[in-house]
Amino acid sequence: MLETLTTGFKNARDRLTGAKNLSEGNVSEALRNVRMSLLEADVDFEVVKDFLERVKSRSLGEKVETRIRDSSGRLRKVTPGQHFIAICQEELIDLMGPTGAELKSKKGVISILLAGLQGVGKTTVAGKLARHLKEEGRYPLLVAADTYRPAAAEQLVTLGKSIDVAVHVGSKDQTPVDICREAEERLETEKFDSILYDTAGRTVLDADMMSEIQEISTTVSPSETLFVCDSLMGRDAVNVAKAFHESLPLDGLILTKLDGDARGGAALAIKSVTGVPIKFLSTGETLDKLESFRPEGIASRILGMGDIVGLVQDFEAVVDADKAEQEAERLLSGNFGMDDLLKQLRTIQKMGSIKEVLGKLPMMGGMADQVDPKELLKVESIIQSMTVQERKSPEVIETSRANRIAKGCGRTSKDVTSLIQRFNQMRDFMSQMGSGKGPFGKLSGAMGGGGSLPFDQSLIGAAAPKNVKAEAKRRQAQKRKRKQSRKDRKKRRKK
Ligand SMILES: Nc1nc2c(ncn2[C@@H]2O[C@H](COP(=O)(O)OP(=O)(O)O)[C@@H](O)[C@H]2O)c(=O)[nH]1
Ligand SMILES: [Mg+2]
Repeated sequence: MLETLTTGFKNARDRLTGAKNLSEGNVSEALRNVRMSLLEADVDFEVVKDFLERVKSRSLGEKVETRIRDSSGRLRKVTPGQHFIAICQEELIDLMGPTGAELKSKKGVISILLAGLQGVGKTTVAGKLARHLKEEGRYPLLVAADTYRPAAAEQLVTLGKSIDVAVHVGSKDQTPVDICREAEERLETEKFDSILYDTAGRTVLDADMMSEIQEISTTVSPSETLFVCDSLMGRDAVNVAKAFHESLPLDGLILTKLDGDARGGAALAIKSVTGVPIKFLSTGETLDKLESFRPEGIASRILGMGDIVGLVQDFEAVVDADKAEQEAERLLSGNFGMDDLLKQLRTIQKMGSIKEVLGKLPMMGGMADQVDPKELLKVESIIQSMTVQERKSPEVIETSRANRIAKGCGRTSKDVTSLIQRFNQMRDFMSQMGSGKGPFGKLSGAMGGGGSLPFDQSLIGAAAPKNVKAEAKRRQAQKRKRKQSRKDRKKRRKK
């Protein structure tokens, strides 16, 4: 994702390594790398020009602080190269922002009209948003308003089934406007509190199709008109969105297929060219691959610094924070077996592909290709062929047991012993961290106590991510609230 841009900024940073200050000469040279990658990423030309000018004037105009105070209060040294990257980070956030705000509602009802070209991912997004709303404790209805493509309604019905969300399908002789009107009437009678209209693909060049969606819009008067764009279309996606906004005013944009987008031109320029904010990103075909748009997350990923907040969000989606804390304490006391390892591997797998997870870790982005998901499967199969006792206390596994385990999972006994060795090292490492002794003693304090991150925050200067622990707490509270409102809603519906 966005590799082209990451390479450009990395080259720029490399050029400034060892520089004593930021000068006209070295800044221009670094910006040449940035410029090349922005153009290669298919970013709108005017946007590129503007961005470079701003970064340049700030780089040369600002006094370079050689020391900054990080979030834990410590003074850290900052190099001119880091200062330059911090400016780029702020300007990128400015360019792509604001953060995708919450979906608006009208009289408590969130109603979303989705529009866009054919094949950009509207129907998939409809399913993803329905799933998202359901997780927020809402009760959504999907509306199949694409009567042009055969099987369009079936596609939505299948998606709806998979997430247990009702889908409104009209009859053959109904127009999309009729279907939407009828669906809207179900809100009142069936107590839905959100509704998503999935429409047919259309371009502004087709006058009939445009007047149809304008009619749908006046009929159901949505609280959000969202335009779905395929990020792979680069600059064309930006132009299409701009033209559409002139015919039917948009509240927000959703960029899809970002998982396959090495260039990122649309993500970077679309807000600035259209004036319409990005609300969500779609990063895969399955319904869980929807992210609320956070410009700082994308900026960090572009700058090769990972996206810690995004990682925490992914992690929270699959893990209960209170339980995780208890677990962490137990693990740090060195009290764990192979089953715990297996559980953690599965958590990682649930979070998404290893490549994706690593892409969000600072400094690990570049390593993503080196991790082999097959290796994980191997470890899993070995642990699964151990007995309960062996999993709990792997030290009982001698040669004959290792041979038996190897046979059971179709691996060599060397695979088995090497896993046990690594496991033992890990257990020692964890208990050292937990006890505060040994070389890692300090680490446990830093991670648990101050909420600071175990990486060089000075890299991101003033634009450091928010305190991750506080963010985690806030999300946890939000999650509890959602759970409660889900319960309340269920009760009300039963009455
Ligand atoms: N890789 C990837 N594929 C996607 C994404 N969103 C949609 N697709 C795929 O794009 C194709 C078209 O999607 P669809 O929702 O039917 O588009 P629509 O014509 O706009 O309704 C389908 O094969 C989807 O699985 C995404 O974020 N990433
Ligand atoms: Mg569709």
